[in-house]
Amino acid sequence: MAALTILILNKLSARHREVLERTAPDCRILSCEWEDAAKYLPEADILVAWGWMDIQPMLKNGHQLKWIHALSAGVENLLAPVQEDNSILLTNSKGIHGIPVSEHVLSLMLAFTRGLNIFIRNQEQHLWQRSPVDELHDKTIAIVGLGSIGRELAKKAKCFSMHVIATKQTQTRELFVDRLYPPEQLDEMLAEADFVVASLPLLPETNRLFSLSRFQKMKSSAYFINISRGSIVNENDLITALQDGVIKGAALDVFEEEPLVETSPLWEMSNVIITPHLAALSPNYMERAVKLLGENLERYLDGKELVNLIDSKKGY
Ligand code: OXD
Repeated sequence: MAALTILILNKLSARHREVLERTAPDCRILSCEWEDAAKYLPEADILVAWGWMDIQPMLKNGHQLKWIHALSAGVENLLAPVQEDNSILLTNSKGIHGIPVSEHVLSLMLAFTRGLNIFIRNQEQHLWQRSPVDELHDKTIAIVGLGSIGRELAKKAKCFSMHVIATKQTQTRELFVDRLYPPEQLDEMLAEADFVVASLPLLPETNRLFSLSRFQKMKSSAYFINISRGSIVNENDLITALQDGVIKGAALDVFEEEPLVETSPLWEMSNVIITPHLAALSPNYMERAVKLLGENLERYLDGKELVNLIDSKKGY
C-alpha cells in the first residue's frame, strides 16, 4: 500500500509530531495553517481539522480523503463532505473536554452566586457597594444533554452539594446524577433548575431549542449557561428573557455569530458573563487531542473500528 498522507490543519509541535510519527512511521505527516489547506488537501488521505473549518469548497477539485478527524467535539462544517461521500469516515475528539469545560462552568456558577459579575464592574468604578450573594450548596443544576462533559460537571457539582438533574437520549445509570429525564421532558426539568447548562451538539432538532417559551419554563431566579453552540439558542429571545427578568442571568461561551458583534446588547448587561468560545481550552488541550488522534490512527492502520465515529446522518 502506498504511504498514506495525513494532513493536519493546525500547528504541530515537535513533541506532538513525534507521537504521530511513532504511531504511523510509514505515513507522510503534513501540517499547515488553515489558509494553506487548499494546497495540500488533494494529496491527503487523512485530514485532521477543526469542526469550524469549512473544507467543502476546497474539495471540488478532487480529493482522495478516506478519513476526517476533528480536533474539536463539534463537527458542524466537516459533515457535508461525509454526507456527500459516505465512504469517508468522520471522527471527533469527544471525551477530552470534560475537565476544562466543567471547571469553566463551575467558575461561571460561582461567579454568579458570589456576585463577581457585579463586583468586577463596580471595581472598575472604584465603587464599594454590597449586593446580595448566595451559595451553590443545595442548588439544582440541570444539564441539557448529558455526555462526557456533563458527567465531569455532575461529579464536580456534587462536591458542592448540588442536586444534579439531566436530560439524556438513552436512560443509563449515572453515578453523579440524581434524576435523568428523556429529552421530551426538557420543560419539566427546566422548571426545577437554578442553573441550566446547555451541553448539546448542534443538530437540526437542537437548532434554536432555547426560545422565549423555553426560557419562560425556567425559574425567574435561574441562570442559563451555554457551552454548546450559539445556534441552539434564539439569541434575540434570550436577550428579551434577560431584559424582561424572565431569567436572572446568562453565561455564554458561544454565539449565533462569532465573534459576537460589537453592537450586541449582551455586552452591556450586568447579568451576563461573556467568554470568547474557549471553555474547552487549556494548555493540555493539544496533548489530549494528539493522544486521542494517535490511538485512533493506530486503530485505522490496524483495520480496527475507530472510536468517536460520527454518524453522518445523525450528525453526532
Ligand atoms: C469543540 C469546542 O467543539 O470547544 O470542541 O467548541
